[in-house]
Amino acid sequence: MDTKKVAAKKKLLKPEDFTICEATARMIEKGRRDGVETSFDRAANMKPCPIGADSACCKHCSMGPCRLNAKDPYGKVGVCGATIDTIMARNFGRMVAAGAAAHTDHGMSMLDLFRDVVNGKITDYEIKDVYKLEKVAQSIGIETEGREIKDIANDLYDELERTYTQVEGEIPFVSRVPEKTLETWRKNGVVPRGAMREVMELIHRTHMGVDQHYENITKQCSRTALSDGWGGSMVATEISDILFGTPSPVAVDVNMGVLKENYVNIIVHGHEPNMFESMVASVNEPTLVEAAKAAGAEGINLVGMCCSGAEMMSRHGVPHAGNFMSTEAVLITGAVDAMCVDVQCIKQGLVKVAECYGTPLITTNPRCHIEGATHIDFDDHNPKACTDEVVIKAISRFKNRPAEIEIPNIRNTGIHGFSYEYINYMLGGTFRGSYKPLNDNIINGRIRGVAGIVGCTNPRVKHDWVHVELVKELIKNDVLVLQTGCSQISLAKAGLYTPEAAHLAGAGLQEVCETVGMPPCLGMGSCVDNSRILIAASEMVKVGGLGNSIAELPAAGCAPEWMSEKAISIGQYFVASGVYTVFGVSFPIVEETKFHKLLFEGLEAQGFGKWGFAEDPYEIARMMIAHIDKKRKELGIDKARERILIDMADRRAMDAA
Ligand code: SF4
Ligand code: MSK
Repeated sequence: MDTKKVAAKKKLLKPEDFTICEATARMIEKGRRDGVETSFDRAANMKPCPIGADSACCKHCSMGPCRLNAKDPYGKVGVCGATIDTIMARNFGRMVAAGAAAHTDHGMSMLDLFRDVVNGKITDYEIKDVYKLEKVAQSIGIETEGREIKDIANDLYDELERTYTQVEGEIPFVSRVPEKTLETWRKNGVVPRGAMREVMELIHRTHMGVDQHYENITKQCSRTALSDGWGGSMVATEISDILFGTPSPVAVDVNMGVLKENYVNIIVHGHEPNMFESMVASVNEPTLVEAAKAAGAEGINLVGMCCSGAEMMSRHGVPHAGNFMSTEAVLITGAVDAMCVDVQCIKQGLVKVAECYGTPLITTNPRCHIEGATHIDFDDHNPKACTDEVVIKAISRFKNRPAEIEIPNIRNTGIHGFSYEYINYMLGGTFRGSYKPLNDNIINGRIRGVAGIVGCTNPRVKHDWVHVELVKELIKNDVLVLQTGCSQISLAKAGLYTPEAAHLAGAGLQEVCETVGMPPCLGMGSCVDNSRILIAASEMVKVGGLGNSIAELPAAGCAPEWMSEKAISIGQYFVASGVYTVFGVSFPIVEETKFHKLLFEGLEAQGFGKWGFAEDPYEIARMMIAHIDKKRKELGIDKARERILIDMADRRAMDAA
């Protein structure tokens, strides 16, 4: 590609205009010199369709596609008579269905793997966390006392399978939902059945000529999203912990500087941890390490990206090269000897970039082939057949690397791996693990509230910037931040995952961070691990003092740079669980319509949370803090309690109580 011609024809923004990630910016510049285009360039040259952005069009049948007018939303209806509210609710519903299907299919794959590990058909993996196995089993009423691990595991499989297949009745993890939140769900008829049923019903209801009442469609959106958050996603997280280990804090390097010039560099990018786990075994295989050395390398360097990268970073301290919007840029370094992907958030554009640098791009999951990429099928029953072959391909590419490689020498070390369980231990210790100290610090006002800042990065906004500014603003105002997914990587690159970053927090949060020795934001893993935030929220309710439902907590959520349908499903399950959830970038809806009013106000009146939207990070922070303050006031804890110094006698009296 002739760079000058590209520049002449297309609008080329300066990289620093669309990303604050220095490594990504440098690679975009190098890419332009090399004649390589990325999604940043394509976004700058392709305006979003304004009708689609408002969700004011429908192509559900061949009488259309029908376009309505967002400026006069009730001036026109579709050929079938569908109103703007029906059209928007159906489009929204299909996003929820797709997002929920992605997470639940991932969760079901983990459960399939678990079943075959337990029954001995798969021997390359094992149950690593027996303690967690027992805890999860107990949480859904399975007897564990004096029983064989295998028997408990078999019962757990049978129970959790219902998360997907259950035709009638409530799914198992509903037992973890605070009673009052569950009452709201029951009253509104949104307690989820199995995810297969919910997704199927939502797709059916959004078909031409079926559900044409936006309120009724929204109910099924909630029910389907809840089958993801408290169902498919939660199973994915819990089973992955049982099989591969529950995360606990670990120091990890993040950013493109984790690539090593003299090593065979292999990147794994995607969402399911099983292939990545097998890759860890392959890169440590002595014969392959020897082969890499024979090829002139010092060894093999395994690095993660995106969400499976976030999981492996949290569980095993595997270094992480960057989030979704850096996946093309990292290939431009020329230093990647193989990129191996599985499912979700894999840009098709990677094929061309990989081709330019002679990097093998390898798809591994039968659900995800990409035209132009090499496919090596990954089979849990013989996982190393695939991952060994990837390593061999990477070694061969190392031998034929392009002369010029450029690795931005930027690494940000931080502490990751704050699972729900570790937070419990960190705050309360081994014998008194509890969320009570967190609740106490919220009640006494040191911590103002809790925010879940999650989700993707998106070239329609300045990459990483919205995440970073928002989180800085929140911690400055004493809001403790829990994170997952690509957002966690944005903040890690900004240096906020060190205990020293506590100096950016307000005085109260700073004091708590310094006492416990924790960073002001806590990374909980991948986007499927948002279920950890739900469990933490439930625990805060159960511990007491902050109301009886999740909706009463001084808490809020946000995906400030979201892009995927999974994010919409996540947003809807947080809203349906009671959380005020603000999205940035854009929101697929026409304002001043009945559907808009329902999502942004009406759901809260029904006892759920509600949606919010703003592009500006400071405005988002203001909205979230205002909500947290409103909840504090409703709980009667709006005036920080006077701090009383207690002596040993007081402490003994408290312990006795
Ligand atoms: Fe148009 Fe109705 Fe068909 Fe949608 S379902 S394309 S609104 S006619
Ligand atoms: S990978 S869904 S860009 S968080 Fe989970 Fe990142 Fe969003 Fe994909």
